[in-house]
Amino acid sequence: MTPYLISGMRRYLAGILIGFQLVLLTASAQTIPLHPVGPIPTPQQLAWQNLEFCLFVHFGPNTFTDLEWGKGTESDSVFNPTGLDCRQWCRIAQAAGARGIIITAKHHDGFCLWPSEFSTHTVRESPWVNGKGDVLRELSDACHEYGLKFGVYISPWDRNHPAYGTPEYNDVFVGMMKEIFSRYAPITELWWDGANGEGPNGKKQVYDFRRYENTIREISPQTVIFSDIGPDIRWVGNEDGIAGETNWNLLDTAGFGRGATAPPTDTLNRGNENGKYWIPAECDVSIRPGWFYHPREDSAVKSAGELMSIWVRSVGRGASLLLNVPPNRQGLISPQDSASLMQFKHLRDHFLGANLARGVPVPSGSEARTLSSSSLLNGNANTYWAPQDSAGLYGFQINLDSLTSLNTIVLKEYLPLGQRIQSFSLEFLQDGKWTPVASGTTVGHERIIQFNAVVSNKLQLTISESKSIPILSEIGVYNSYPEIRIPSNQQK
Ligand code: FUL
Repeated sequence: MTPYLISGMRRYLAGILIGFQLVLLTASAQTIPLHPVGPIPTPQQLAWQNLEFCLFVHFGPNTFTDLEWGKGTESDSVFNPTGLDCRQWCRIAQAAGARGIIITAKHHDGFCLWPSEFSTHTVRESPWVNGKGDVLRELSDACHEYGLKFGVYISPWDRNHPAYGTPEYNDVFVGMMKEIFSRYAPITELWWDGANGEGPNGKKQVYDFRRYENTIREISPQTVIFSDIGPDIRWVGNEDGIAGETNWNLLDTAGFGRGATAPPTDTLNRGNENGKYWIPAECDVSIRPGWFYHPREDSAVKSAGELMSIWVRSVGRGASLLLNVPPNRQGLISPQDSASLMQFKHLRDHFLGANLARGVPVPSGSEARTLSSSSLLNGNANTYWAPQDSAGLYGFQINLDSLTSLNTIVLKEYLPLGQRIQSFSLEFLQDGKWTPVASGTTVGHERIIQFNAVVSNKLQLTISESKSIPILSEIGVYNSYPEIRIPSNQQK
């Protein structure tokens, strides 16, 4: 791999200039210090982005009543899993390569999966283990045992609580959060759902989100908070698990709220290029058509191939994937879901194959002075390469051992100093000519770029626009499973 650096030159001069790269590098005497560009992530946000993939668990009265949105009037007696085993969930999550589990501690029906002092509609009132059970206790303990992060979804919308629709409900909601955070810590992610489906005659709650947020910051500063507009993680604007091909980790939130007042879904999907806050996207999607378990959907579990296609368009576009796997009425993940998850893991482990650029000698004479381009191949996203110039086009030639079939490239941007890359293109050398093969916009945490297979022994990546000096941490060139390729008509 040969990095080259072209300062202030037009794209068409790139080929001519490659021969002079060493001269140009020698001529640029100043080492440019790397400063943050725009908003940057907090350590908690970075740690969260590195998780990449967690499971979502929708579980509660709806599991037993076959509903998606419980009315809040369901009898406590409906909640009665016959063989609940949160360790089974964790075993499966771990084997699937998920790094954490987020559970619906309270969905819109208001039923609490823990014995809350602030409600009389909880596991305590249910027949499950004679009212002595506590799903949050079991799951938080199991996550701890299996080395998984633990997160909670707590629906602000509550169709059961008698105080809902009055200022007192804000005290109830804060009280519930304090209870959960004091009993089941550490909690990595808190999920606030924006949904509120009451009609014009329904109760209207004025949520005190500022107070909710302050409460969490005070009692659990390491927790990242998800909602339509963050403050830490944003909704991706759809429930299909798909981030925008352009995906900025930045968002402008001024004038927007949650639910009906959220930014347009397209904005949530792509972020704002010059947004004021660092609020990366999380892609939530269910492995089944519904969020809760329904026996009729046992035959509609997404295949490993479908999950892989979601992966390429979520994690492969710099977002995170939150995949819902709803336990059944026994309180177990069903065999269909588990089988699909295991195949999904197998595909992820094998679809890229070996990095064909790895092991190729990197000529040291053309490396940027302080930051080695060999960092790009060391498999460590904490080390990076950056050119030592502040303007122009930046690129690499990627040499392969011999003529090889290729169809995928993976890029990773080093994010602690901000998201920078605005566009890039890829060419391959064929019969002595550079031929375009793919182009794209943002890179972010990880970008998987798939293209029709080419046979070549040399690629050229050009970062054509960047807010400042681009900083890349990893690059990979692959001949991936062709069946995992996203057809171009689905590439949106
Ligand atoms: C939505 C909810 O209304 C669904 O029931 C589900 O919880 C999904 C993740 O978010 O807004």
